[in-house]
Amino acid sequence: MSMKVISVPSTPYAGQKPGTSGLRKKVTVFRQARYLENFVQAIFDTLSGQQGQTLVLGGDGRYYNDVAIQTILRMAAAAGFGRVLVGRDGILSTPAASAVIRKWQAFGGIILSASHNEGGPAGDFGIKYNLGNGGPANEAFTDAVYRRTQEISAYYTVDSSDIDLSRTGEASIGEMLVCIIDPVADHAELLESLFDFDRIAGLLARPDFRMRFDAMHAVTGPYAHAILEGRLGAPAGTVVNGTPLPDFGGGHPDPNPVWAAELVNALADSRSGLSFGAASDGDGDRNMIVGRNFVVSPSDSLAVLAANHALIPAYAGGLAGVARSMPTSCAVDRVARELGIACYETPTGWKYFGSLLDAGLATLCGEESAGTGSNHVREKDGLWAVLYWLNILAVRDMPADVIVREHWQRFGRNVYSRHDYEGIETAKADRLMDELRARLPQLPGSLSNGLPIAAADDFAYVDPVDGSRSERQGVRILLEDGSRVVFRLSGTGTEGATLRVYLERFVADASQHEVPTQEALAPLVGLADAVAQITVITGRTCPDVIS
Ligand code: G16
Repeated sequence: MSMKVISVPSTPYAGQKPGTSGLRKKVTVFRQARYLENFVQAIFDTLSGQQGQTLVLGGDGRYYNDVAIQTILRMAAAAGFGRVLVGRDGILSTPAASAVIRKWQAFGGIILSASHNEGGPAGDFGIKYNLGNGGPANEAFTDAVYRRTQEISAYYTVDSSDIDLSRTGEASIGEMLVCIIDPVADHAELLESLFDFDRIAGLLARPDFRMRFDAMHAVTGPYAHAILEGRLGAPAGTVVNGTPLPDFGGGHPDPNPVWAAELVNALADSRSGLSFGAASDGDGDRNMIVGRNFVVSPSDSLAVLAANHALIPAYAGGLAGVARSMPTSCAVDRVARELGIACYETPTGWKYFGSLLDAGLATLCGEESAGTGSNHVREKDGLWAVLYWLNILAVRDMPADVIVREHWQRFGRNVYSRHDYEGIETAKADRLMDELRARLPQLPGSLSNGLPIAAADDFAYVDPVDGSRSERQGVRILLEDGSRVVFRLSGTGTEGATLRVYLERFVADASQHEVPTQEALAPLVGLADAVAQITVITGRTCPDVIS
């Protein structure tokens, strides 16, 4: 039955510019009349050829997810999609959405998530569009969507009641089929095809190995329950905080030592009997790996995964190449050099890995912001990283911290930390970056905080596949000894600006590997403040979050 498309007059909202990963705003902003509709219409207006095609739809279950899904279903019907695959209860983790898009050869997908940002009525909401390859739309597309939001004069919908999404099955809106799918099955099946599940199950069954996975009340809960406790037979209770809540239990679903302190503390307490810990974020694409009294830095994790690829069934045949975002430490570069494969350096944002993966230039990708993934999907994948680690632990039969320490001995240690200054007034943050950029030409050859600067620039990237150029992707200060300090403003926050300062120092001497990270990086912290005038301009004397 065809339905009458209703045109609802609208006017543009300012500021609907997608950031590092889609449009993220406060729920209160998204709840304004026509706000969500304008953005969705801008996406649909930017597409062409979607008539009769399949759209994938789901989100991390945060507050407003349920309302937004129903709105988007009606608008998808009006836009002429033939079929929407929607996760039961509106749930699809970001990597699962990518897996579903690829498996069912969908036209694209809409993912509702603000990732690790807080949820609830006063928290954040977000929306992004993924292309048919399963990956986040590129900058050309998101720029076009933004331009469209600025000229929008109507959105299109149909008059139909809400669909019951609580059970798998089929429904329809006019001629558009709505398939409510199990959000876990396709992703779990894909992950099982990559790793040695028998071996991992053997590890999880050992009395001397106890694992905890903290789903942080976010979307990974159902996935972790089904894969770790279901398919792999880990004891019940291995997964904690495993039921997705619209407000994530009031916490930040961000797997780092600050927001996942409970997990880190449990692994530091020998009475817990735990040998391995892991966590994932709001939408299931980030990961944290914790050994006994040892948090693996995301940059190190990427390097360890690359160095151990031969142990993993899916990657044993070799890696085509690896890729990391520019601020991510150079630890993986050293592994790539030894393997004789290419290492690509991209701007921050998973979207930049897509073309490398599609072209078969890279197999593994990773970022300092707790994201790692491979060519199995086109998003970073939290559970994938956890399973990869478990597979390594099962084969090498040694604890995670020993694996990392051995890695440092072999390759040297890229000591690394990120300092975040959150909620800075936007004008001050912009001034800091502008003045820093203006100072760049004078820096090479000078001393700052007693350290000789070799080079300084603003990172620009040319995609090796399609030649597209991305400018102003972060200021880099390179020291003569190979240390780096990188400055950029976050593109995922919703309040004021967040200044990220990335600090890295290479330490070859194994006797220095156990020097505490912040101590080893202290001279670079002084340099960062001197060069960027952080305290003078922002009034801040220390970062809000150190990871
Ligand atoms: C997103 C992007 C990542 C990026 C991270 C931090 O992750 O997908 O590529 O590294 O944000 O970005 P920024 O430094 O601009 O805040 P997620 O997990 O939030 O989707």
